[in-house]
Amino acid sequence: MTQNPRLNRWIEEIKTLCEPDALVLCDGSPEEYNRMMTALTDAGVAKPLNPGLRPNSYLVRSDPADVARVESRTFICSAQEADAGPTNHWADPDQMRSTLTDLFKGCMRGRTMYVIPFSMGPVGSPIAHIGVEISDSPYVVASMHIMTRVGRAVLAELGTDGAFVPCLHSVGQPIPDGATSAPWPCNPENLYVAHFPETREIWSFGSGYGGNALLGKKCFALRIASAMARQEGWLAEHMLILKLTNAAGEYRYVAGAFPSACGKTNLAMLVPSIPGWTVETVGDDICWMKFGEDGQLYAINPEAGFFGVAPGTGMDTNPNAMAALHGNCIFTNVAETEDGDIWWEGMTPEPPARLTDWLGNPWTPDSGTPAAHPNARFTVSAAQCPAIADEWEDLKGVPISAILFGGRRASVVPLVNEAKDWAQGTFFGSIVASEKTAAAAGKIGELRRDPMAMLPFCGYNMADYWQHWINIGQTPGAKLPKIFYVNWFRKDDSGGFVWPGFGENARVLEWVFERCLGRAEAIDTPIGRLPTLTGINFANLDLTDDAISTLLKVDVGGWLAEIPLIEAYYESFGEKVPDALWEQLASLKQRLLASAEHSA
Ligand code: TSX
Ligand code: MN
Repeated sequence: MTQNPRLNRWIEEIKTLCEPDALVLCDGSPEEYNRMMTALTDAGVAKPLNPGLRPNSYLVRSDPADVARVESRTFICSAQEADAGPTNHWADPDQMRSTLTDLFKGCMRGRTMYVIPFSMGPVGSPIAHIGVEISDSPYVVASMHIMTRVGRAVLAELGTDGAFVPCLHSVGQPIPDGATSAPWPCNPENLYVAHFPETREIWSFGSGYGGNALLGKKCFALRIASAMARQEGWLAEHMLILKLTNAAGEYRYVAGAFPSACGKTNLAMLVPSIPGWTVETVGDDICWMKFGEDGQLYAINPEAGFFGVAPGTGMDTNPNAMAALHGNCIFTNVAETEDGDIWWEGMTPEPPARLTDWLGNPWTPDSGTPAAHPNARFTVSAAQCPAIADEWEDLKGVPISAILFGGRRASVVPLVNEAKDWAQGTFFGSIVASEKTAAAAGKIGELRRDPMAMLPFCGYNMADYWQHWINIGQTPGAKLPKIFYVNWFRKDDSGGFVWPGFGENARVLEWVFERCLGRAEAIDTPIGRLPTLTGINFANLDLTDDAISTLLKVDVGGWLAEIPLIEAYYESFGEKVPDALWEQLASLKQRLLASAEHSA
């Protein structure tokens, strides 16, 4: 069937196990895409949108029980439980294999089994890797066309003996003889998203949605790839990649990891407020970095599209995303307008008077329920983004000068803080946290740690992952990026955001850029290197002196209060936490205590 004997054996094995009615080897062509969308339309799950308003685009409504990733059913199946670590669900690989083999038996009866050869990263890039997804979902086939590179070129690159990650997926609902398929088949009672990092395999059963089913993204490009990267000395990260160019035409590449609800896609497509500066997008979600001959980390975006959260995306927050969505899109679980277009909360300042909601029910602004599901998604080719960087598909990747870590913090964490070296930067990444929005103004919300924004996506023990980061910093000859901790979400005593955010974040990026070129000043503080009061251009922002000092303050008391929380957090990982991180914590505490004493 293909030139690759290992792939052929696997296809035969899965065909025998799953008993599909038909088998299709996907070629990635536009005709194939159209066949999938026609099949989905005929099945009543996809609806073509008004071609005059949103050409070649579809609205898909999933089963209401299948709308998001399911972390409680996501497993890391390593031989040793300790290798999954306390933040992952672990299952014994043999046991999981046997459970899944039973579930997959005959699970594709009445359906077509699609074999989807895909490349994560530009085909032929030394930073890219190949996967093959077997799926019984035409929605998965169409989505993989947009989100990855699919087809013949991938098989050619794979050749006779190339390596690939087998990714097996079924919606888990065979069609009984003579019956027709449910519009959105799924099997939530028997859902499994299982990863085998030691043998580099993925098995997913029971869901057709997003990260559970498009196995190239979170499952491969983060969970399996993070385990590969550890073995092979590179980094697979939950990061955007952007190109920042100043008014003189100098440019640098920046990667950034942010937990959910921090506006990562918005930052990746930023429209800078500084005249003459531009931000161009290389990627909005995942970043693979390998060392080049020159010792720099070169990054690719392993994806070919954006699978973005729709609600909150509008002309005010992300005009580049809105422009990208002009056509050729799949929208899942958004609302539908009366003229056959789409809508979601935050798309326009005022909602339309009448809509059909994501469940297919009539909706008005008085309905009291969201019109779009909060996890509604757009699927669009990255090439359609007006801000996409010319070099986004460069085989050699782009050299990363700076890495940003950010969280949603109402207090304590300043607007920007530069690590003095890689180990301190790794420490910053390990303590990334977001506050659950506190009900009362000024009240400090409960902290939810999300180290490197990888909590649900690290395919092995998080503490081993931190050690891998420390080790990367000790690579001989490495010319490492500078690391920064940023926080757009600082609040004042009355509960309002101090920093305007969005396009004004360019002012912070400017400081980061100038630090990378050795041209901006910083002051050494107990918590890291901060801009001087005039180091960041705050002109024409109407920020009071109070606001500026809040943004750039070293909150010694706040940090001291956080030390025991970080200690307890590290302790929850046991013995594997790198000594280097304990040393970072101890020296931070020492500097804070010295500073408190000095000012007392
Ligand atoms: O995406 C955001 N970014 C990054 C933009 C490049 N959001 C949205 C977060 C939810 C996904 C932000 N929200 C940002 C931000 O920088 N900052 C804030 C907080 C904020 C919200 C509204 C205002 C200001 C700050 N409004 C006015 O000042 C009028
Ligand atoms: Mn993500």
